[in-house]
Amino acid sequence: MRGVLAKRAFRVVLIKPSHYDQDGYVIQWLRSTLPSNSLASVYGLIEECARDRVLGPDVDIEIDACDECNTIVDVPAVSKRIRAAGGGMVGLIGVQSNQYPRALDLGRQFRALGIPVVMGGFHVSGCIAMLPKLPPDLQEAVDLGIHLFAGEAEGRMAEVLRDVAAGNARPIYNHLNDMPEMAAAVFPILPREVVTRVAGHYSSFDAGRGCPFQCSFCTIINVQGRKSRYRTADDVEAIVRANAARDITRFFVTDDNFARNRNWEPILDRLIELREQHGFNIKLMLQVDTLCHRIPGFIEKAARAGCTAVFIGLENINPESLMGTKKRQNKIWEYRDMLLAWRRHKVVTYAGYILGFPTDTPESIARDIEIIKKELPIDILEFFYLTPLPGSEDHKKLYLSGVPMDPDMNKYDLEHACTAHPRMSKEAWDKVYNDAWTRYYTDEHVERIMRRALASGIRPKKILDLLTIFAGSVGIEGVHPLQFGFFRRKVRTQRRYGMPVRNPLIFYPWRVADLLKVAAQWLLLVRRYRRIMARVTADPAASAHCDEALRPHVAVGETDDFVKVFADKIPHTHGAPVQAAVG
Ligand code: B12
Ligand code: SF4
Repeated sequence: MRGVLAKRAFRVVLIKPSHYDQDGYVIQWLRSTLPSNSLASVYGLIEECARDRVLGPDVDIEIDACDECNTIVDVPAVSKRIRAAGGGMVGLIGVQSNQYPRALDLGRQFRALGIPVVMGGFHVSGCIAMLPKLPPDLQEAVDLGIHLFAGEAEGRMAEVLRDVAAGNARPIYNHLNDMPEMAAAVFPILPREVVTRVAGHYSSFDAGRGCPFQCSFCTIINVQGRKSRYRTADDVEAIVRANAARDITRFFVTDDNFARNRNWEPILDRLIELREQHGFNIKLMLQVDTLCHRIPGFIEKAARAGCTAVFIGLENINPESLMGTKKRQNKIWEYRDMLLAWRRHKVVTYAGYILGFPTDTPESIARDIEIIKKELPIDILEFFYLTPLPGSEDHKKLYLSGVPMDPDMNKYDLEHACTAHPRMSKEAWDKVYNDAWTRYYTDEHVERIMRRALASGIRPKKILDLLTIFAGSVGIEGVHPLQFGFFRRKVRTQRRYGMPVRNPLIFYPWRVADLLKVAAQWLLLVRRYRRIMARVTADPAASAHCDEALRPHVAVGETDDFVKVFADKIPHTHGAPVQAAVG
């Protein structure tokens, strides 16, 4: 028809790659447990490009998105859809170092079928930000014709799409020196059918980026910077409303440290208004630091805004270890007050604990975990290996001084020893990691956590489910709880590049035996924990439970027993109170 342009399509398929288990199968589930904010961020940016018709008025940009942790990627079928649309590209989204080998394998397959591929995320950004030259694994991607994107893509996506559509995309886009403002930036969003593949239908957004601290194991500050860049309260309201229109009101706020978001208060005030005056049933999971309780009104407002769980970067209780990694902001003598402050608002606390600081030994770690169990009211403790993540100062130092590090990026998931430890052999470190989980999640301590939860008014079912997942994930599924999901899937043909695809007669019987074993182990664990919870809830004294960890400090200068254990280390810690040192 005269005057009307013939429509064309450009299909963008966004894939957030997972990573491989020790047998070379992709770690994926029927339902995953945590949403991918990188996927939501890039989806929002492509949607903006589609709205703005950046490829011309006659080109419809069509978008598919999936998180490989909960969706099986069929490479030939995706390629067919892109070709059927008349053109398009695959975006490999938010690729972390541990996901890089899987992302490269996907990229290799798409490239073999002639599909353009662009890859972004922390591995690309971290390596380019910190290393003097492109490492061999990134060079391999470039050699395959995969386009790399370093830095943040707000305001830069249209250029990438136009270049790919014109067939002249650059090998590397580097925007690391030019970080976009976040106020009024396009926000993360995903279609409902992508969000509902996450158990509990959690979506996500980052209310800010950047962190003022300088932990040497951290990559974030070298990629997103140390200046707080943040969304406005209006932006956050728009995010909540857009998701609520899709019947989604639970959010993982992915700021690494929401307490250091300079705009935390207007944002929380707006969320409180949405909850209390407009009836939005908002639920939030936040990540915070160990000093957040010092910020007047922060915890109270977070709870009123719907915060039901917080991830706290506790990292360690030995001041010497914390100093060694420049985590000077962690004051161990304030840990209990901080944890109790969250409990008063019925917020579940998760704390990350890093194993393998230079001064750690198997004995010191065992001692520290016992101290935590007795003296700190943490609900969920999760363990990680100290890992030189590409993009961190630790990695850069080892790289430049030629210290050997494991070349297999798949292992940079904080669940493997990737370089030598000064005081522990690799075997000893591995044993320490596995023992840490069993040492913390004993039946006796699980019962204590349940009693503490009941006494603090935390829902029994919630704590029971969390304890079951965190106690069983490593031992039964062999994966960290952060990667956990419900019902593990293993696709016979999707094995790591270079590993043989098993014969169906070998694969399927092995898989059935594997499934039965895992199901039986879960059944036993669930029954055991349910019995413990039944015993606790039946106890009339349970709600009045009090132990050392729940006892608030009352006297001026009073300190925990464990602080005394480290008294000789504390004077070297910035800001330490004098009483702690002599106590
Ligand atoms: C939320 C989060 C998670 C979530 C969700 C994952 C996700 N990516 O959304 C969960 C809980 C699942 C998770 C888990 C893990 N995470 Co995590 N996580 C984060 C966190 C806090 C925020 C991610 C985010 O949303 N960032 C904001 C987005 C917008 O940034 P982005 O991903 O870089 O994306 C931008 C650009 O890179 C670019 N881009 C990205 N992809 C693409 C693709 C294309 C085509 C283009 C053009 C552009 C582009 O555009 C985006 C918008 O600007 C980051 C820290 C951080 N500040 O980013 C750590 C981080 C990414 N995680 C990290 C790690 C190590 C892990 C774990 C291995 C262990 C752990 N303790 O956390 C696990 C394992 C995960 C797994 N194997 O599945 C590291 C990765 C470092 C590295 N070198 O690999 C980080 C950097 C934190 C750290 N400790 O240093 N994580
Ligand atoms: S507090 Fe967290 S985000 Fe900030 S530098 Fe330390 S590890 Fe990184």
